[in-house]
Formats: sequence, C-alpha cells, structure tokens
Amino acid sequence: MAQDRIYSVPLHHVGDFEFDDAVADVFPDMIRRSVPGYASMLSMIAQTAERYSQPATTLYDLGCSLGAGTVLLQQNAATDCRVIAVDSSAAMISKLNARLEKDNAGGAKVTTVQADIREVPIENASVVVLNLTLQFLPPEERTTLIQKVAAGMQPGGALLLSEKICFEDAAQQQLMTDLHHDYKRAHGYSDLEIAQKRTAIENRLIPETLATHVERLTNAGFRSVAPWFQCFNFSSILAVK
Ligand code: GEK
Repeated sequence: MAQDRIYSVPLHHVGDFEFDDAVADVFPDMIRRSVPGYASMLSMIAQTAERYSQPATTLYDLGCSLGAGTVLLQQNAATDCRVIAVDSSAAMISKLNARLEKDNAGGAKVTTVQADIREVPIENASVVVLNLTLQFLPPEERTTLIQKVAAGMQPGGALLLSEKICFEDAAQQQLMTDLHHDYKRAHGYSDLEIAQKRTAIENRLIPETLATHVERLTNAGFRSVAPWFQCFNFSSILAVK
C-alpha cells in the first residue's frame, strides 16, 4: 500500500485539500491512519447491506472514493439488487473502475458515476451509505441532500452516515481534537504533517455536532436514528426509514 507523505515536507503555501491523483494514490493508507474506527465503519456497511437490502432495489455508495464500501455493498446485497457508486473525483472513479475490472468481487452489478452527489437522483433505494462524505458539502446544502435520500428510499431501508463531528463544549472539542492528533501521531504522522493537513482541510471539511445530524435525520422522516459508533471526533449513525 502506497504511504501517504503528502504533507511531510514544509510547503510555502498549503492549498485547499483536493481529491486528486496524488491523494487517490495513497488514499487507503491515508484514511486508515487518519480515521479512528474506519475498519469498524466498513464492517458496519457490510452488516447494513446484509440486514437492510431488499430484493430488486438499489444500494448507493455516495462519495465512494476507491470503493471500499462499494464492494461490501456488492457482496452483501439481496437478490437482483444493483449498486450505484458516486464520487465527484475523476481520480477516484478511474481507480475504482480499474479495480472493478481487475478483480470484480461478484455479487450485485456495480455502476460507477463521476458526479456531484447533489445532482444524482436517488430512487428505489434500500441502503444508502454516506461514509465520511456529507462533511464535504456546505452545511446549508446538507438538509436538501438528506431529504432527497429519505424520499428515494423504500420503507424499512437504511442510511448509514459516518462523519467527523464537533462538540458544543470547548473543552470537549479540544480534548477530542488532541486525542485524534495523538491517534495520528501513533500511526506515524509527524506534527508537521498533522498541522499542514489541518490547514488544507479546514475550509473543505466542516464538522457538525452529533445532535445536529440526529435532528436533521429525524426531521427528514427516518423513524429510527441510532448513533452506533463514536471514537474521539468521529461518529456514525444508522437511520432507518
Ligand atoms: C470510504 N466513502 O472509503 N459529490 C460527490 N463526491 C464527493 C463530494 C460531492 N459533492 N464531495 C466530496 N466527495 C469512502 C471515503 S472520502 C472521506 C470517502 C475522506 C468525495 C471525495 O471526492 C472523496 O472521494 C469522498 O467524497 C470523501 O468509505 O477523505 O475523509
């Protein structure tokens, strides 16, 4: 696995973070060393597909990156399902296409789409995954997206939403940020890498509180909204329509 060294040397100007070729090349290493609980989030995608996919429906992976979740949806879908994997990054979609051509895991048919998730219709869905993606939309556009997802889902279907979160209490915010940075240090990132990545992502990834997410999902009509995971400033919610 190629190692993420993107922010390891001092940069004169740290630009906004982009999901380009350089990031796509090291993405599996980057996400594993940066997101505490990523492996648990992935196994929950498999469990959600197994439990909530309904025959002859569509499973969506919105913000699929290299398709770590996509293949789990594919392998655990009910009969006659299809999977639609969406990402706006050309680099991510082209690598995912190559991966699917090379070793297609079998199971449901996968269609990849290079598009903005705000532009993609959601229809006849039984499982929708937003694994660390909603956080990249401007906050004022998140409710419209969640409402679109809810409207396109079958009753009994499930949305899995994982996000970086923030905290209303300033001391808690500081503590969780520190613990997250400790986690990154323990996984080999230097203080320089942590600081430069923080600058790059600051304007791109805007976290909200867990309460904000739960309220939005509840207002969109999900009958059960269950936070099932939290590690430091990362959380995941299972919402069932
Ligand atoms: C995983 N789910 O491995 N429309 C489409 N894609 C978008 C948009 C948008 N508006 N904004 C961001 N993206 C994956 C990990 S990564 C998480 C998801 C992270 C895409 C972006 O191109 C990137 O591939 C992905 O969302 C976010 O389980 O990097 O922290």
